[in-house]
Amino acid sequence: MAKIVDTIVAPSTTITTQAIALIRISGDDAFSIINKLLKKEVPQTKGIYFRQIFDKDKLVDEVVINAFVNPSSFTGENTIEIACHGGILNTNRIIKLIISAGARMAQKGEFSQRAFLNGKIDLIQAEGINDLIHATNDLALKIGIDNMSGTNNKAIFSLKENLMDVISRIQVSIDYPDYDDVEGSSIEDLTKLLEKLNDQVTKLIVRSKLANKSVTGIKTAIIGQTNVGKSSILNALLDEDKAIVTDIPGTTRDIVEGQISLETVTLNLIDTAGIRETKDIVENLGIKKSKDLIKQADLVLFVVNSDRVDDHDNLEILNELNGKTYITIFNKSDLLKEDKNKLINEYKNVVFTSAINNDIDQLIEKIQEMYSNEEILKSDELVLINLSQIALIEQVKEKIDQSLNAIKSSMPIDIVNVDLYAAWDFLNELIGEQYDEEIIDNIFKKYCLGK
Ligand SMILES: Nc1nc2c(ncn2[C@@H]2O[C@H](COP(=O)(O)OP(=O)(O)OP(=O)(O)O)[C@@H](O)[C@H]2O)c(=O)[nH]1
Ligand SMILES: [Mg+2]
Repeated sequence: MAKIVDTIVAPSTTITTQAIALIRISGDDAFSIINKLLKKEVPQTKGIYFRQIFDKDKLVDEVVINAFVNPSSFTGENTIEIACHGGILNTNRIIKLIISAGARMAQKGEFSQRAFLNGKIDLIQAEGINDLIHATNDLALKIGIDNMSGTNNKAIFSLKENLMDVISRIQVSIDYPDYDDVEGSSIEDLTKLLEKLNDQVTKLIVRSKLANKSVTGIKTAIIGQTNVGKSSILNALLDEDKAIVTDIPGTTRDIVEGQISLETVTLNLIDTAGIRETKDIVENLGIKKSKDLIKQADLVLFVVNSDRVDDHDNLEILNELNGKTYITIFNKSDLLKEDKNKLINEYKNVVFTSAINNDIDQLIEKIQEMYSNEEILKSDELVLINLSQIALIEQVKEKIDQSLNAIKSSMPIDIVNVDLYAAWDFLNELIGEQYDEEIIDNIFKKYCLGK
């Protein structure tokens, strides 16, 4: 980790041709460094100042300076934000001048890292900032802003409180074995408390995994017979000619991938080789991949040739979809003459599309409906979306499970507490009250420069 005594500088906006660029300086020497470049100094007082920046006696730019005094700033340090004129040369020149006046170029995420190390934000808030910046759909945006603001973190504090309550009760019975009638400390009482705790953690895990999928991408396989329009649907969804489309059955032989973000869900789409009986070795390898993907996918878009609904291959695919989440797409609806409703039969979640005409509205609506994530969007419960956070909360659950097993199989009570102390440590790691420097460095490296 970079030494926190340094004063750091970085552009907080991309260096490009634009109206205004923002440069941020943070550290003990922020004021003395900027004042070296000004004829009229900025006082060490919170405020907004219009100033001219000079390189020796040469005017460089006219800027607006936003000054924050330690500890009342994002990083908790003296901070200067300079809104200068945008432009590659101008922004770079001002940054160079600040470096020659004594600042060091910041690393990615170093401002947020300092905010964390100076106790201004906890680790869930820090991750929230990054999630907000990188959000690709409304769900990620909501979770990012909720976690950044810290409003939902009370869930973790409540978990910690409940866990410490059990730990203390057990500790009292270990330290004072004669007082075995302390209220709420019987094995039944402790088991009940642990089960409640387990329930709290399990719900957090379920919500978080659901949100993680919807944010990082639902694995979505486009499956069906040859020539039904699978690749055309992929292209229509992506609004791009990504996969080759021809009227020759067996056009797609290997998978083609793409990603789309709808309002509340992101899909990782995989177009596959059409399933049919064939002697072609290469095509058969592709078909095997398609069948494997049915098993691996979170969602299958099953594309059906409307005039061959009842044929053997379709029914075989339908069989493989047993127990899976899938949408049946009757494509080529522009060619349909018969009553659409007659076709539906045993197919679930039916939509009609005409990929050739880019008419896929019903499909989009159905996906949105299935992944509206309404519960998460409307609730104010904590949701974690990063896998590393989810892994930590799963470790908390594992330890609580172990303690529950121990207490239920009448193991000595101090063994139960060993697991609970371990759960306590994982919870602290989650909010960053306990941390490994290398892990913290890695977390903040994912951030943007200047954030
Ligand atoms: N009329 C009509 N033709 C379509 C529609 N969608 C696709 N097609 C045509 O159907 C043919 C096959 O389309 P593809 O998208 O290549 O079908 P596929 O399922 O990917 O086929 P394979 O890769 O061979 O398995 C092409 O000629 C498309 O132009 C549609 O909605 N209506
Ligand atoms: Mg294809």
